[in-house]
Amino acid sequence: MVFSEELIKKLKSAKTVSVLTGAGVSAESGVPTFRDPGGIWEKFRPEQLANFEAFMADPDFVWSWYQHRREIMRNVTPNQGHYALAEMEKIFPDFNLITQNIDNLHRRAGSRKVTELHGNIERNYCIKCRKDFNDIDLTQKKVLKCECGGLIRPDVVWFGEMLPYNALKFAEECARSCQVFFTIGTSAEVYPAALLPLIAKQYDAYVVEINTRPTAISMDVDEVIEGKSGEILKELTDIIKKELNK
Ligand code: BJW
Ligand code: ZN
Repeated sequence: MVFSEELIKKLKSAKTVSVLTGAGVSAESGVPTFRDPGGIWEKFRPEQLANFEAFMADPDFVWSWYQHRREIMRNVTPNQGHYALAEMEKIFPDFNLITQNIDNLHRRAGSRKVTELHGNIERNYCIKCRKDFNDIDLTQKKVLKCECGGLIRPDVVWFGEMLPYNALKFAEECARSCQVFFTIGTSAEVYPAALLPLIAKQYDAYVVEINTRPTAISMDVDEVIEGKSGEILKELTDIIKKELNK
């Protein structure tokens, strides 16, 4: 793979680099994406299941869906893309990884500074008293109840719900202040996360998209690198390390 001279030049001098990741980054680990054809989301659209009304209408069903996905996510391992991003954190003085993913794979690959915009599937909480329930038995297919009687739900952000305030504010600041911004493996169809690359562009960052196919924002970024993020990130990190003697 040949990377543009412009990108290598920008990265050689960059102090502040921000990255937004989406489901495509975990695809090479075996975690299904939301909007690619042939995935588990073809039967139930994210908008149908990932919302509070769906949970209240049939809590056992939505809970068992999350247990199923939790099982998939626990049984996969990070791929070379996750590891490359963990390495980048060590290369750039100010490197911020913002993810829409709930699968924990960035942390499992060694990334320390991870901002999660849509929560984390490993955590759960009671909808009535907000008590945390984080060690959940995967065989438990019916929704659990708290001592207070409230239903326990996954600590993820569903449609119509606010993103965690501090995480979103920090992500916006990262978009405004970086010199290079990568948007990787996301269709950029879900807001407000999809605005981050556009904010970065507005604030003069060099915005690079890595994706297997064009997205809603491909026309708005400075550079599109088409292909699998695992392969591309590994190669790119190797080049940066060589160029910067790291
Ligand atoms: C590869 C690859 C490989 C494959 N290598 N690439 C402004 C305008 C319009 C609407 C709204 C708006 N503001 C808010 C909204 C409403 C709504 C929204 O955005 N709707 C859109 C659908 C239009 N947003 C919200 O409700 C958000 N809340 C909010 O805004 O609160 C304020 C508010 C409240 C009430 C009213 C108004 C405002 C919350 C959004 C929550 C999203 N939650 C989910 C589920 C999380 C839990 C769970 O997993 O179950 O988050 S939905 C789902 O989509 C998940 C993801 O994080 C998110 C993004 O998906 P992502 O990661 O981009 O995945 P895909 O599948 O779409 O794309 C994968 C990409 O990878 C593809 O491009 C592939 O090509 C690529 N790929 N393999 C590289 N190997
Ligand atoms: Zn409770």
